[in-house]
Amino acid sequence: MPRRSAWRVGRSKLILGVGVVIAVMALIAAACSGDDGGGESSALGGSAADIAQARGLTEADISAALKTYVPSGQQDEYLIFSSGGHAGQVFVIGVPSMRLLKTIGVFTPEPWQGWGYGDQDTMEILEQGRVDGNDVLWADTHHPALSETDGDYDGEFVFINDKANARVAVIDLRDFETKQILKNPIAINDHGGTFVTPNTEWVIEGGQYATPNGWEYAPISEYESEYKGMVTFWKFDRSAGRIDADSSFAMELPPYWQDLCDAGKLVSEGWVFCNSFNTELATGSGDVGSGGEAFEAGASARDNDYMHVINLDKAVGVAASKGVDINGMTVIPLQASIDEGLLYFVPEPKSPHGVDITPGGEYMVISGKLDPHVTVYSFDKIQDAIAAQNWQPDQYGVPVLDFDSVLEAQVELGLGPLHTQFDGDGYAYTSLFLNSSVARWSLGPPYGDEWKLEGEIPVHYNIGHLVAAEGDTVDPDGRYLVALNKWSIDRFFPPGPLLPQNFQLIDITEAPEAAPDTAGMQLLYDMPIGVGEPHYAQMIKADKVLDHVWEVYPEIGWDPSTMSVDPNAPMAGNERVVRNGDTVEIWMTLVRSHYTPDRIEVKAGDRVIWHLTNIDTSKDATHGFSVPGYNINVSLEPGETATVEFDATMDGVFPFYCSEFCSALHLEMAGYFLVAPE
Ligand code: RUQ
Ligand code: CUA
Repeated sequence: MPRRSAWRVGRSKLILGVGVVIAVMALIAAACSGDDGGGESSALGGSAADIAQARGLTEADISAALKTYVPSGQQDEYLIFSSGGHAGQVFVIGVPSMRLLKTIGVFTPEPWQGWGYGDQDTMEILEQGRVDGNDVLWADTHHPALSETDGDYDGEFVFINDKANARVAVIDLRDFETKQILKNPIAINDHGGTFVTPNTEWVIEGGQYATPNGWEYAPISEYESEYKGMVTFWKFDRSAGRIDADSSFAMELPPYWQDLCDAGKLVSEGWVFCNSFNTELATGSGDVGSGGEAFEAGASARDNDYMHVINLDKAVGVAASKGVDINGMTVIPLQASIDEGLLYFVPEPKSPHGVDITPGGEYMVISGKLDPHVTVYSFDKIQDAIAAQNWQPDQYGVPVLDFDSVLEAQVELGLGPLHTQFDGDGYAYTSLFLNSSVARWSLGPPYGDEWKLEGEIPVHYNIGHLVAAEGDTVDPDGRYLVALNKWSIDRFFPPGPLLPQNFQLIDITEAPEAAPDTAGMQLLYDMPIGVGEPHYAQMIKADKVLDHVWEVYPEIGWDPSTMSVDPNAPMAGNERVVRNGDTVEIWMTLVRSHYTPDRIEVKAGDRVIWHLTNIDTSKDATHGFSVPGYNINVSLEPGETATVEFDATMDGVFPFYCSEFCSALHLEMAGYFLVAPE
């Protein structure tokens, strides 16, 4: 794929048309020479040059502004699907404008979308995420994965994991709504998810802090024998738009703390690679004063941990023949994985974190948090070492391949390397947490001539993940990179001691020589994130999602949970209220600007089943349905139907109203819910 120069010329033109370039140069010349062009010098008035001068904008500021500004009414070229961190949600952000387009309710109730506030379908999806019957209404979302076809994002689905509780969710990009949440029945926390195989047959969820299966109690003194690591492969049924839990399976792993994973692609398709740490089997410092070693030291003592190399294609068959049932999940026992040749280890330096597969699938790039290098392994060499049985068993009997025999290259980048992304020009980008920078480095053959560091650009500050346009696919776009920084320190107004995280947009269009100080990269924009701590994000061409997305539901009476018309949906003309014993069932329609019917009277203690359909079909004609005191707020998007069920436990008068400003008579879109005392 050595196509550097051809791509670059094409791309520069895309970002800055020739006419724009000339205009900008004139502008910059005027700004920098102090020539105000005869206009008034004011931050808010005068010519563009005047404004630039009055605001003290540098040439770099002006070029950054021109590259990020998306004129009113125009749309962004890319979308970022970002984890919402502790918010338990997924953020949708436009690139290059960095405008927030939506927060998709996933694991946490989200009132604007009526997610978890009375709409039965949303309540049921949130209930799927219960842990042993307990509601868990927050999540630590980490890694979104866009669905892929032939290794390329197809814009149809997004998956996301909850590290805190070992859950996985499915979001359909036709309506940007969460359709399913799965609680992993064998693990209580995860990290190496979600990642998808090149045709999205499997959604990968790797474990993290080992526990006994099903997080049952076992004393920590039995750590080596009773605690287990795991990786779960969730089978995705694309036509159903759901994960099929019954066809999914897991592999039992040693109680090393599995970390991030990635799926092989092209030459390595059918294989999966996961990192681990705490191969020391540290169990913490124990009782205060006992002199034991804290996890921080105990779990980072060895020079090497193990990359897990997993033959997924083969594991599918072994799961069927040798899998055992644990809490309803089919699990391949560790010994079966060893006997069948499903699992190999590769030593990886110093507390590894990210594992990222090159676009062609040839190499696995590992970052050791405490090693200044990235370590690159060759898939071919791994296969050769497996064939030659060039291994030593670890303490659980898993074959550990010889490090030197599978190593392709090591490149010294700087301190604290974490995650790597790729462009289409043969460069890789690695986040350096301790350096607070992004390193740009060249890949060796077949991408370029030599494995070598090109340079770095500072980011602000303490970067975790980074995302490049289509950067996890077989065909990355380059162009834009976003640094997902953990700390912002002095970048923004300090809204109290809890500071926002900071997304920084970086232009990676130019060659390293164009700006040697930053290896050709230019910082364009800071976007503070004041909700949760995002970890990872993926960036897709907006057109691909536009091909699938609905702006109104296809038919009136649409049920988003079944993605079909609900035969029981209220329709214009059949609105009614039916009492059946202590149950009152209501069929109500919503249209600008009224509810039909708009007065409902029940008795205290009645069961209320309230069906609603928004019969408006114009774009964006969303109506709300909020009932005070009862914690009810439903969002009914054009065509949508929903059902709310509750017991009328409180008597009184409850004016319900439309919580979306939908028309000039929106305030009049209201009704009375009267609950007579018994
Ligand atoms: S992880 S940076 Cu899930 Cu690296 Cu957070
Ligand atoms: Cu409908 Cu406001």
